Amino acid sequence: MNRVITLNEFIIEKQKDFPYSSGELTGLLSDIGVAAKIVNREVNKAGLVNILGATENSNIQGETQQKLDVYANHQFVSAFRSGAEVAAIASEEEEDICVYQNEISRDAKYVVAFDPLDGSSNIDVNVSIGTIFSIYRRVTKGVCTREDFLQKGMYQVAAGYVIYGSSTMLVFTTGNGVNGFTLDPSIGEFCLSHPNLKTPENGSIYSINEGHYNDLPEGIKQYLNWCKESNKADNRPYSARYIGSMVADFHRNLIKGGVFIYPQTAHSPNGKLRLLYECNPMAFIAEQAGGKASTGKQRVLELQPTALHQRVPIIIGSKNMVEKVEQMLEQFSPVSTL
Ligand code: AHM
Ligand code: MG
Repeated sequence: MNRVITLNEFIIEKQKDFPYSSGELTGLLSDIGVAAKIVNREVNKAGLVNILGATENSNIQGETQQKLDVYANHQFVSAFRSGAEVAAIASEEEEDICVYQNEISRDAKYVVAFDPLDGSSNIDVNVSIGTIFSIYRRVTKGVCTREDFLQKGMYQVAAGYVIYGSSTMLVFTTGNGVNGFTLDPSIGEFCLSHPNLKTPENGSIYSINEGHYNDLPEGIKQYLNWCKESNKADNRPYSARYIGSMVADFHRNLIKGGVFIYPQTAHSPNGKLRLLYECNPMAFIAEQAGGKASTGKQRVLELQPTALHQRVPIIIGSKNMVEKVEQMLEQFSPVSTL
């Protein structure tokens, strides 16, 4: 039987390969693992403890916050505050950045942008949800500012997600490939289950909210019609799979091969998903696994962020599939018509 490698063993072993390897990133990833286990415990017993359902509050996006969103946000904020590695955080659930002023954190090197519980509309219906995180080295001196977060995705030091699904997994990259860990509930440890994950260059799954069909750019409509045509050579018609939790849709496509699309629509000219804590971390993972992430016009990781909660269109997944969507957009939706 193969020896089990736990998350902590893995990150200590790989520490020398981490960017700026000085131990802080190791500590930070370990803190994320602990917070993920605590959130996982609550997600799994949610129905039992009456924690399900919406709170009275709305978050900055005007969406009703689910109780578990608030709980997950609190767990990750506390984990980052109590470690000595994070100087400030930006969360989907907080309007502005939160700067840690205590003695151990204020001189820390890293900032973290995260979505504590993505896909929260699926909480009440037992469908997979996730946590997404993006780690940068701060660029300012003194008290952290938004500038520390408004860095291009290509400067991420590490990024990852936790999927609370039929099993719970932590998948992350430090810029040296992608590794996936599955939580073994019997020992309470994340164990290396998907070393050096690579995504297929081609796939036969497309994931999009097709309810927006009438509002989509012409190039995306044409792509969807193309996916449905029969062509044995490239396995068409493709299968449509859409969970409505980006983490779950992305994770399935990462493993099986596929493309996830959340484009601009007539009603949401910038799409729905947030650049800093949804698109950039997923784009970093996709590229590190051999896939691709594009806005339709440019590489996601090269976008210069201008706001913490900025939204961008995204086409992400298997390289050849993303390129096909880009071609169709270029052909049928020239930039002036987008
Ligand atoms: P959330 O962060 O409020 O949960 O919203 C993000 C989620 C993604 O997980 C998912 O891909 C998308 O919203 C689904 O949106 P839609 O319901 O418009 O298809
Ligand atoms: Mg989200």
